[in-house]
Amino acid sequence: SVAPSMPSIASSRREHRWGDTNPYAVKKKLQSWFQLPNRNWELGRILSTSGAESVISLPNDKVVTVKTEDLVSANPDILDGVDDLMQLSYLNEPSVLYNLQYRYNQDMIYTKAGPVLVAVNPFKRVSLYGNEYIEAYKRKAVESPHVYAIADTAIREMVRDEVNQSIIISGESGAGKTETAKIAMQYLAALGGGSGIEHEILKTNPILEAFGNAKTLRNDNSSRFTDLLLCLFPLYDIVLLEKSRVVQCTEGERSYHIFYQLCAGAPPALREMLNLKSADEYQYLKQSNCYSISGVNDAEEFSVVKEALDVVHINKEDQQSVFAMLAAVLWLGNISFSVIDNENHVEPVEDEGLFNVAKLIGCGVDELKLALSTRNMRVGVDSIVQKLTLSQAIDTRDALAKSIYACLFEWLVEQINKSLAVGKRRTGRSISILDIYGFESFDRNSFEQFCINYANERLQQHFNRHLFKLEQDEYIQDGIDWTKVEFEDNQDCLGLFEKRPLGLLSLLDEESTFPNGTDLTFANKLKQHLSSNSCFKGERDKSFAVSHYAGEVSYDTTGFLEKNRDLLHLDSIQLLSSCSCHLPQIFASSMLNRPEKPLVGPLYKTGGGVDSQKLSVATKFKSQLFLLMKRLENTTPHFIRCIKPNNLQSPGLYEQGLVLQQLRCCGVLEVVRISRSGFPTRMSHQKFARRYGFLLLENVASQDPLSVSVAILHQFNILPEMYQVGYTKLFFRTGQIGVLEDTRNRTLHGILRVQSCFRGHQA
Ligand code: AOV
Ligand code: MG
Repeated sequence: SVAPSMPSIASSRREHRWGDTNPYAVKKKLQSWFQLPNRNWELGRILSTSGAESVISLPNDKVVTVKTEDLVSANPDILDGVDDLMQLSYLNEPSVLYNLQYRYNQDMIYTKAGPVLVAVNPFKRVSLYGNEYIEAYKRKAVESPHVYAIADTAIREMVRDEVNQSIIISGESGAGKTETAKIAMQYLAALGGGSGIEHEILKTNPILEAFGNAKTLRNDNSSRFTDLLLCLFPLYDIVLLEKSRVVQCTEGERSYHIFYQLCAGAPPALREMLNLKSADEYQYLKQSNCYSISGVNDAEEFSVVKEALDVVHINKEDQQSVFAMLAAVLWLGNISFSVIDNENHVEPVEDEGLFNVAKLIGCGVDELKLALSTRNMRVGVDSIVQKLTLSQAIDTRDALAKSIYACLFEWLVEQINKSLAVGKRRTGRSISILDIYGFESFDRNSFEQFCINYANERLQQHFNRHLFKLEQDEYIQDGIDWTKVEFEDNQDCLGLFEKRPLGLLSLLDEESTFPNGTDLTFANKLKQHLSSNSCFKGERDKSFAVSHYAGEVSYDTTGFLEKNRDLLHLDSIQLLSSCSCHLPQIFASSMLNRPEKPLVGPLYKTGGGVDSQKLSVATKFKSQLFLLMKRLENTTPHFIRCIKPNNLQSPGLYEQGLVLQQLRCCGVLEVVRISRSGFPTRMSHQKFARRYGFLLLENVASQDPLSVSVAILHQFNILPEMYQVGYTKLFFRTGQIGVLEDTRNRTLHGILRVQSCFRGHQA
């Protein structure tokens, strides 16, 4: 049974009662929801009803007359705070909201919605984790919904069905995906007995967080890369890093954590070696006017990261080079330019910025100056040197900073994967945990949001397909009774992105290849070709809007082409490959010697006359996304939906409207509706007969699987409305298979005990 120290996950919910101030107190008397003008739901007591109108009293004793049809049924008290929304008698939005809030107020942040786990972000430490809980879930001593329970199911199904599993975590930015992924890893690590690969993966986590996360307006620790963790099969798959953050970030946000950690935590010797200053002396960090995160000590975090680098066997020398590259990036941002002729051509100013960069990356000051102020162009067989204007020079400088950082990140991921793979079997089944950056909608949305939201749109389709389409298709294919349930399909929006030649991605690539293409010509082309698509809306100037499954987002195309082209000029590449810094291997492995593999999509030629051929960022992103989805398709998915109860990242605040919007856009109600009316458990006749046949009292060895199956159903008195027999499979309502499994396990245990007794006697 449950240890007494863990009352908050005990499934009994009766102890807690609301005080008198509780807006729902009236519920005992009458059961109807009414929506206030501010769109929040309140419980009202119906005083009288006459035809179309009802008189209700609200908790504040106000009496109002409302349309009867506007009232929504509330559930009886006995159902307050049920574990699984499927248990609600009335399944409607206010009841679901209320149920989640009721639990949330008692720190029960997890609730099942049929097969999906809903996790409401507590924004504070809740005592639901740790060894005691892990043990309890392992022994199945607790049944409350939990990430641990999901991880446990994944392990069991992996073993039972011999199929790879995935835990797919989704939700808006700041909803708690990354935390949830770590909690799932914790469980897998604990089951690995402390020596497993999962433990090592957890230990490497600080590195990826330091280099791949940043403070955004939505989340103090926002992941800026997609991350597919494959446990039991050690590999981080990292799809795309938000590079632009290195050189540019919005007021109130931060660049990657590691920069601030380095500035705050580097010991004196390292400081001196890198000529390190404090964060507010670097332009790249200065521009957003935000240096610290409340409750976070960057200096301490720096030691944590260093320890993690030790764990993955990055030696001290390489660590120092990593820090040197980071310092080089910071110093690059401080390089300024001065005009040298009357054609506005510029040259870098010879100051400490320039000298430090040259020293840190190990090249001559003159070489660096040249690379930042000129461009080698090939015209036919001739090569000519073009001088750069101020904006071109700044772009070149920033491109260099971005690619140094991106290479560093890739190199680190490679080292982590290598260290995880050492001496490990790479066979066997795996459980993948996907933590993708959440849907984002800011006041101003750029290329990064465009990619992130597109990825989320794909993920949403995966979710829909599994929970709705495949579910229903399977019923229909197997010929069982089934009344169709409608669900939101996001195919139109995906089409808007992916259609060729007239989709957002194709048009972006096309415009990126035109030397004269600008963000404005791109925006105009979109408006010209896509206005008939119902998910697209042209907006003023360079903007357009997309109706995503999670809401409408307005994108500003400023910088789209530049970010999509992601040019790094040959001169910079040559500079990096010739420099004597300790990590040319970084650059070597990441970009120089590796020709871009022609994946899908058009080959893309840069506009500036440099004949380097490479894929656009959007195309690369899309094909990596497809690979990811393909991998997920071959797994049994387990879904966790993270919900953010308020935008202030503050505990105890539950904003109904915000929660409702997230519940709607991830289709929680539909999932519950389907699961309730559906048959979530299924097994082929053969498997069922094999698994439970030996429990039959009569001998059935000669019979076909279907007959054996039916005999089992009869013997165990499974009620006819609790199952359906399909052409190839048996379908069960929730919970039915549990009885059979229990009997099977008890019987098997009995047999084993008898056998071992018997052996004991013989010995
Ligand atoms: P995200 O991964 O969904 O956003 P995080 O996992 O980083 O969001 O969560 C944001 C913050 O919420 C964390 O830093 C914690 O303070 C808090 N939090 C989340 N889950 C829990 C929990 N179970 N217990 C306590 N605190 C929690 V983004 O990466 O921005 O999409 O790109
Ligand atoms: Mg995250």
